[in-house]
Amino acid sequence: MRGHFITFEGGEGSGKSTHAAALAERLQAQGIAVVRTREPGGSPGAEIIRHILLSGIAKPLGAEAEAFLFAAARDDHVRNTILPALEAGRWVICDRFIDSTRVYQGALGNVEAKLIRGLERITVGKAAQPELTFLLDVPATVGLARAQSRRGGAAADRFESESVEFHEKLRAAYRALAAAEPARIVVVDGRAPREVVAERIWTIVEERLHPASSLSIEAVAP
Ligand code: Z5A
Repeated sequence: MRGHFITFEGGEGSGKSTHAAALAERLQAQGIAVVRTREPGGSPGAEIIRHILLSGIAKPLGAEAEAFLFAAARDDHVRNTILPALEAGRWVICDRFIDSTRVYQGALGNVEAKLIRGLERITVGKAAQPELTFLLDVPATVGLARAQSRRGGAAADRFESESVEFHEKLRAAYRALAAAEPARIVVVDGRAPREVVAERIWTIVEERLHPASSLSIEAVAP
C-alpha cells in the first residue's frame, strides 16, 4: 500500500519542525514507517542547493532565479526521497513544500503564478502532491521572536532577515492559500502551547488518514 504524504507550512518560527517531529514520533510509536524530510533539501543534491539559497548568494539574481533553484532542489528531492518512500509504503512528513514556493517566490517575490505552477507540474506532477498540509499560523512577531531566541547569537539567514512587514504579508498569503484549498490545507493556531497544537494535529491525521489502517499485519501482531 502506498504511504501518505503530509506537509507542514507556515512562517518563520511557527513550529513546523517541532510538530513535524512530534507527528513522526507519534506515528512511529504506532508502528508506522515514517520518513521525515524538509525543503529546501531532503536529498544530497537538494541539500547543496539549500546551502546556496539560504546563504543569500542567489538573492541578487532575483526571485525568478531563486524559484528555479527551489524547483531544481525539489526535483531531486521528489525523485530521490519522497517518491521512493511513498512507493515503499512509508509515510512522508515534509517541513515546507510547494506552498512555500507559492508564497515566498509567488506572492511575495512577484514571480508569475503561471511560472510557479509550471515548475510545480514538472517537479511534483500528480504523483507527489501532498494529501494533507498543516498551516501553522502565528503572528509574524511571535514567530520571529521564537526563531531569534532559538538562534541565540547566530546570524539570521536570507529569509529570516526580511522585515516584519514581509513576514506579515507572508502570513496573509498563506491564509489565502488555505482559504482556496480547504480540503488539503488545515490552519492550526500555532500560538497555543505545544501539546495543544500537537493534539489538534493528531486528531486531524486520525480523522483524515486513519493511521491504524496503515499498519501491516506483521506490525500489529503480538
Ligand atoms: N523557502 C522558499 O522561499 N521557497 C521554497 O520553496 C521553500 C523554502 C521550500 C527555509 O528556512 C527558508 O526557505 C524559509 C522559506 C524559504 N525561510 N524562512 N524564513 P529554514 O528551513 O531554515 O527555516 P524555516 O522553515 O523558516 O523554519 P524555522 O525557522 O526552523 O521555523 P519552524 O520550523 O517553523 O519552527 P520550530 O523550529 O519548530 O520552532 C521555533 C522555536 O519555537 C523553537 O525554539 C521551538 O521550540 C519553539 N516553539 C515551537 N512551537 C512552540 C509553541 N507552540 N509554543 C512556544 N514555543 C514553540
